[in-house]
Amino acid sequence: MIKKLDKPIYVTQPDLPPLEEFTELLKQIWDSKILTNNGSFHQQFEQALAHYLGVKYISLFSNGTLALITALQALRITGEVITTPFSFVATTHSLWWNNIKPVFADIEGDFFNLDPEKVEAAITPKTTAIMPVHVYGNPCNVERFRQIAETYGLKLIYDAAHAFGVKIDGNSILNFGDLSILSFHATKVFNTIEGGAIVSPDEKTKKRIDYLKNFGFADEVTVIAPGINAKMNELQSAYGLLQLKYVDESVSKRKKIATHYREKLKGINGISFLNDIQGVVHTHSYFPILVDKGAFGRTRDELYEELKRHNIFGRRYFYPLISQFPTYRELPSAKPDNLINATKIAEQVICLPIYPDLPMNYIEMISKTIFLFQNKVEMEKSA
Ligand code: T4K
Repeated sequence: MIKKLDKPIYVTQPDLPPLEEFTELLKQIWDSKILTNNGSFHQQFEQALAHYLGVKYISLFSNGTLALITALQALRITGEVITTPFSFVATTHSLWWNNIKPVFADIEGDFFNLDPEKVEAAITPKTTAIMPVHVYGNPCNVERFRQIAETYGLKLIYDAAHAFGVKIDGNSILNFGDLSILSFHATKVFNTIEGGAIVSPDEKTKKRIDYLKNFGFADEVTVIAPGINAKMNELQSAYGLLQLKYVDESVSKRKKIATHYREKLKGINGISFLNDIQGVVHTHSYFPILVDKGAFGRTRDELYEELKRHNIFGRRYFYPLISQFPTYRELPSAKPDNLINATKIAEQVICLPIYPDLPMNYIEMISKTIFLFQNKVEMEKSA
């Protein structure tokens, strides 16, 4: 019997920099009275971040959703874009806000990323771009997507909201495709409270993106396009600059947690999880498990509720599928029989709590709660 925890454990908890260090930076902002509009912290953070991530050009944003919306504007995407239903709603909403028709294609069953072969099969004369997501930070098949985009003359925009710091064969995952978008929301591996960024391959594209996030201003009197206000302010930039000092430590704690979960969960009938991929530097933004009802004896939702009874608040990211929301469910591509893997995974997944300050004995306790729930089923069966 496992005791219910005194305090709830949530799927995540944000990393915060030491308050004294942040206060020092706040004093500088108070002195300068520059609060936003490409101030000194914005410039320093942008440079430091590009260096840290191993990318050439990066533009800071006030959040990941506005970065996605602006990326589509910057590349002048119209018509139809093929994307995944297995993501956070913001991925598809960014298309909708640009008057672009989303076309959903199915995911592959190994890492739950958009399946390149399903994407190729869904291309029509109206398709202009592909928008895959590196779900849970696991890299998409970037080489195959590059080939498809090149063959059909399509743009490739990666939603890399979960992929901060992820590398593939020593190269940042953000260096693939025409643009990659990051989110620095409080719930992410690296946060600036709210925040985001676009990684561009060249200076010209970065410049256009920087204009677009600042109403379209190229200089005091020139507006090159109907831009938006999506700038990151000085407080967030200073906070981000500080966070960079601590992010490696925080990722290594996440790695230990993921390893510990895998040790504790292996051998529980009906529970599976994702393993690391050779050649990939993972940053462990989420720890998804799949519940196979047949082998586990209970459904994913029954386990989800059992965990909640123990004060453990995992999340069913990404259930329901985006294609099931009212805005999208009438689209022909939203039909469940077009999205067989996505429908199955969305019914089976729970993301367990993972964050740097999660104590190791909590991982044992969470795993034991899952184990005992399964054991109860076995005992009921044999009684
Ligand atoms: N693309 C993808 C693939 C994304 O996953 C996201 C965002 C985006 C684009 C858009 O990026 P942003 O515009 O958000 O930058 C959360 C986040 O709000 C969202 O950023 C994230 N994806 C999504 C996967 O998860 P919720 O509604 O699940 O968050 P919430 O508030 O329920 O938080 C989860 C738990 O975290 C809470 O139970 C407690 C804890 N928490 C949360 C916050 C906000 C804290 O301890 N402190 C906090 O300040 O959406």
